[in-house]
Amino acid sequence: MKESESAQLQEKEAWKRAVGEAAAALIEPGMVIGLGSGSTAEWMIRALGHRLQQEGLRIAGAVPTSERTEAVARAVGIPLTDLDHYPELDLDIDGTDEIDPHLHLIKGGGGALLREKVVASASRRFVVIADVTKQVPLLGLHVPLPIETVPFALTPVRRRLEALGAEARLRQRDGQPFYTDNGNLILDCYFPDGIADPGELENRLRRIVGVVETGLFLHMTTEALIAGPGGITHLAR
Ligand code: ABF
Repeated sequence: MKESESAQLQEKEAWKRAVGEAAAALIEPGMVIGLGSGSTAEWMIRALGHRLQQEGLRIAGAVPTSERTEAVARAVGIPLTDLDHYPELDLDIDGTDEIDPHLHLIKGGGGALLREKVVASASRRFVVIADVTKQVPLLGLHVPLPIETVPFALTPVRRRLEALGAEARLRQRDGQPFYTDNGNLILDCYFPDGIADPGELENRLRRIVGVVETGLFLHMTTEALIAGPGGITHLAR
């Protein structure tokens, strides 16, 4: 790797860490929180673990959005709970793949979109953490939109997605189909001109039988913390 590329990666990691730590500082005693997935969310989870150990902060519990997040949270001593005990959460903090000026998101690059969306929708406050490279004027130009699909319905769902103008590719890992934590498959949908009307697309996708969930998170974000060269910017809806 060239020296400049390695410096860029380091800078990006520093942004992720800074925004993860800033988000962990929002957590107050007694809260029930949602723990997002991905590398940015993991910085927040580690920073929360540190606060529990060093400051003696006590939270009521945390609901993880993936098996990976659950393992990381356990390792740093975060008390875990679930939505049966706490159907309504105070605060959910999660990363994203893209965020547009309306604070609409594409999520699911890590494959945890269903649980992430359930937890975000169960939370009174949903704080998205990202670095500036995730900010886009139009969703879907640079990353595909993940669609979690029941395996039994894969081929008919794929055909319907293609009829909506998407190129739908079955997500693979190590040469094998990738299964989500919920036992479903993911079709990554490429829209050559981006997603001009995310609301309309979401409505159409949700009408396809066999689609479990989409990676479009619309009207859900209450705040975003974006890290970049000038520090952290706070955006609110
Ligand atoms: C989760 O992790 C996902 O919804 C999104 O796909 C991804 C972002 O990961 P990272 O913070 O590593 O870029 O939040």
